[in-house]
Amino acid sequence: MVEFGQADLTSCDKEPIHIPGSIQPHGCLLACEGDTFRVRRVSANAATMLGFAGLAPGVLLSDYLSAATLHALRNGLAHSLSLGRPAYMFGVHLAGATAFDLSIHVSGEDIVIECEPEGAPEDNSQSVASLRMMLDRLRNMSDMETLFRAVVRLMRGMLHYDRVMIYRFDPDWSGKIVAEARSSVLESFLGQHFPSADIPAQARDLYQRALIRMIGDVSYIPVPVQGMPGLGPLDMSLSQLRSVSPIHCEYLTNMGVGASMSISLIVDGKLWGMIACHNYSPKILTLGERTIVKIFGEFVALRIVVLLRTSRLQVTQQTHTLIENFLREAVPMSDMPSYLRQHIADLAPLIPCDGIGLWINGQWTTHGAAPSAPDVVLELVSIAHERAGHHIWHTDHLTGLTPDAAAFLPDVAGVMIIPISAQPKDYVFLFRREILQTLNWGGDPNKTYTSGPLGPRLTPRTSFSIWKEEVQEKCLPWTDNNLEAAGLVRSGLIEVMGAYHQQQLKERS
Ligand code: BLA
Repeated sequence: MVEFGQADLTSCDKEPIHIPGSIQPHGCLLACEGDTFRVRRVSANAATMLGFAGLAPGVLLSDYLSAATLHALRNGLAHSLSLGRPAYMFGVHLAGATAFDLSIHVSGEDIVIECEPEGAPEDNSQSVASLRMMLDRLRNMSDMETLFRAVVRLMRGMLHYDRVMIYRFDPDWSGKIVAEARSSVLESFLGQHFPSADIPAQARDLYQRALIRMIGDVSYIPVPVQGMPGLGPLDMSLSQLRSVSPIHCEYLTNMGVGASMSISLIVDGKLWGMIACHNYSPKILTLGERTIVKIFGEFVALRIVVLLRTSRLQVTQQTHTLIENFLREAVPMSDMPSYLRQHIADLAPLIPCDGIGLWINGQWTTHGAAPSAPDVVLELVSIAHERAGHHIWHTDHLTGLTPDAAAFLPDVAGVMIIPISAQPKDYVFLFRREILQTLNWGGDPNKTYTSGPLGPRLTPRTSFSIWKEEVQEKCLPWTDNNLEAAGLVRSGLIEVMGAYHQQQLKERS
């Protein structure tokens, strides 16, 4: 098993980043028993930060806190249990004059209390006012690109990070920077793609559960969390202060980044993307500011849901109209196959593709980018019989199917197969070309990155090259909207082809 901090480039998806055994130093952590508030674990900086002399595993927190404070903590705990996530308490005086912002939640047997120095109350009210304004600005954005541009600009305007990006995941968990606001001295990452390894699966799982991740200073010295003898590791999945994988710190350091903060965008219950912020010097947001930013992220995710739903509806309506027009002209035709062959180009606007092939009654007709060599066409038809049958079938990686499938390239890299006869026999093939034909690193070619102990792999430019290798011979993935449209095309064409076949039978009898 890989231990935290021991992962290398081949094992970073195995690193147990939820049990680092240490925290970042901008706060301190206590973990207690539920009933007695006996301290089970404590971060090495807690006694000093809180002013609790002798604070150590085994002591009772009630020896340090007033009955009123303990009562407030119990309320916080009850609140967290009912929410199923950490509850926040702002400006709590634990002892003495210093006030702290607290995050409290349950992890296994532990009540985890994380304390960070209180943010200035006027900052919080300023942030609330900014939030109000930002939400209002986003309310009427009617397309994704405009929404994304506004989000990164507003976030940068409010928080003053040097760079704010929206990182959108593809179905294979690679990602693309789809919007960026940055200081003018920085090179741009807009439009760049990165492999799934850059945000490994276990990190994505955590970001799905804890919606904000702040790294205040990438060169921090981790503060160990000491526990009572015999305790297993503390699961810090929901902790604010969780220590960071050294691999990720190395990645950020190589880029020259001093601090980062990311907000998860959850769409339909899945991690859709992240708003990722970089600062080139250390930067810590208070718990209050992070709470505001998290609400903003949740609102952005809801706007994305609305726009996705709207676009799905539009696709359905447009496809309906196009297919209806197509069929209206087709229905009176007695020779449906000839009609379809002549009008094959009219199918192109229905689903974005680079070419179309039509296989009807054993005859092949094409439009745009499509294979024409007879053996390749027969191979495609046999793929259709074997894989599609009665259903729509698609791949973004034709050459991954059979060893001799290289014949498909360079014409096409992916296909969607739509059966158009009641018995699997006739098909529409929609083709897409390889993605790579147009994509290249768009950043500053003169920019060099530093390199840490794990070498040059951990830089955006190398990541981009690795992504390019990974997507060789692949086309853009077929989306849910494409599938929806294909379903409509299929039912429309099956209907007219069915009518044609019946007519044929009648004429023959
Ligand atoms: C986490 N990786 C992350 C995060 C981002 C990225 C946004 C979230 C944490 C944060 O906000 O800093 C990825 N950041 C990017 C990318 C760009 C960017 C792609 O700015 C592009 C411009 N990272 C690697 C490799 C590994 C890796 C090769 O690049 C492993 C082999 C690991 N990334 C890694 C880990 C985390 C992470 C372990 C989790 C960090 C944590 O929350 O503890």
